[in-house]
Amino acid sequence: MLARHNATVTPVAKNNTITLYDLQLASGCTISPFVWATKYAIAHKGFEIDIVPGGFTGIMERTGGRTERLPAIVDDGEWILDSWLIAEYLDRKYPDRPTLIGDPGIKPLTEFIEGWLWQTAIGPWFGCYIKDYRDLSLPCDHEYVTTTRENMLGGKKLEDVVKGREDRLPQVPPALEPFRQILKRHKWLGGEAPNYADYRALSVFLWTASVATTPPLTDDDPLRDWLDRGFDLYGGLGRHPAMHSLFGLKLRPGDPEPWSKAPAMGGLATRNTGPQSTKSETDRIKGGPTTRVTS
Ligand SMILES: N[C@@H](CCC(=O)N[C@@H](CS)C(=O)NCC(=O)O)C(=O)O
Repeated sequence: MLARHNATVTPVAKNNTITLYDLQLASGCTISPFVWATKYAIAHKGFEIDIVPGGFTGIMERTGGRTERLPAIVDDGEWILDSWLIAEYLDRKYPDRPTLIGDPGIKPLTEFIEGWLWQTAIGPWFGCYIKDYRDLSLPCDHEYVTTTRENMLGGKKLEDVVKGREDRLPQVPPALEPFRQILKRHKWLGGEAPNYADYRALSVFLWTASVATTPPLTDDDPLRDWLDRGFDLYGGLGRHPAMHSLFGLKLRPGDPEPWSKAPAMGGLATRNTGPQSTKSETDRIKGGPTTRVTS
């Protein structure tokens, strides 16, 4: 029998499984947004995930001294660190499986969306939920999480940082409007199907759902459609039983409108297909009906 020439055979992870070093709360729920994005990346490529559980304490010991940060994966004996490097590795090593970052332009745009979401949402929510984050972590992690997160927050006590969160939480949903508008017009950031941009953006909300003992978004937030579909992907990958609902924020008199009820208008939201398509906007900005419109 002829030996099969295997130069073009795509490698397959052993038993179709990739090992993932998780960063978990006491409930076993993933806490790190970077690990969340990696879980979705592995599932998107069609692999099973073999989870190595654990919290903040002992990452170096668990990984044989290879890393202080998670995620890390092991694919058929090969270690890969860092969520972005993992996604790029998976696309490079398994080009025949669904692509995570199909075009070079996706990476900078995703980094922009994620950076904006971290500034707009994770930043304020960190200051609202950081005590829950510590309290929900493994008991052996409490002291480490308290010390390191208080240092991150300039030495303030976690109890003091979260004070007044009921006033700050209602300020976040209106700031998410540009993101909401995109997802009203597109099923996924990836278009017809989710890609790595969706997973990086979802990871912000997955992190939040893992710690939000009081909800950050109103019941009727239009983001709910994309969030629910995203959490349900891959057999409900984002539905750990210990996660909290993102919805149910109750507004008080004087709180800002959480999302825009007005129809999308203006040059960003509409397509110019000729004068008829811009007529009502022209009427409004000119202060009266225009007469120039032909057909
Ligand atoms: N650039 C890294 C960042 C990973 C990272 O910072 N992970 C955090 C969790 S969100 C961590 O492992 N923290 C351990 C600690 O705080 O001791 C990646 O994208 O994977």
